[in-house]
Amino acid sequence: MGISLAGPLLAVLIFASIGVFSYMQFIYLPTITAEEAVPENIANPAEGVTVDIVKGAYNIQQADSYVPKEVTVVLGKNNKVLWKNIDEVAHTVTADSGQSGKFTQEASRSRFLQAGENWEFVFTKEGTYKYHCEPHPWMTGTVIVQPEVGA
Ligand SMILES: [Cu+2]
Repeated sequence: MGISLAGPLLAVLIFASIGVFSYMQFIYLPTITAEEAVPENIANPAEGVTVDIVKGAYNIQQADSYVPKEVTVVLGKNNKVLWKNIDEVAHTVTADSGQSGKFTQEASRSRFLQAGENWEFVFTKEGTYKYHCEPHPWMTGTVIVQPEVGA
């Protein structure tokens, strides 16, 4: 009796959860969208910077992995970073834990760049963003985003 009820009960709970989640999305989505509205010059900066994931980056003995290891960009000027994997193996650009925001969501564990692949991210908020490679955690990098000049 207990077992035969478990299936239907679980189904009811799952549907109830989905219902609540959909409802909350409906309520909160407009607020989130409004907060993330960014000025055109920041959403589409004229310039950007490139970080190469160099050959042999996977090698723990090699000093260079993300080159340059630290980049500084300015909102509205060059707040766009392009990572180019020119190594022969796959790497990730994964945000370090303890950070929040869009970069953390986008630069995730599943953000694998195969050999020869690129990934671009537009930073829209000032701050210091630290990241690493998921399979090779000794590979680390930093993006410093500075406020808009004159803002
Ligand atoms: Cu790697």
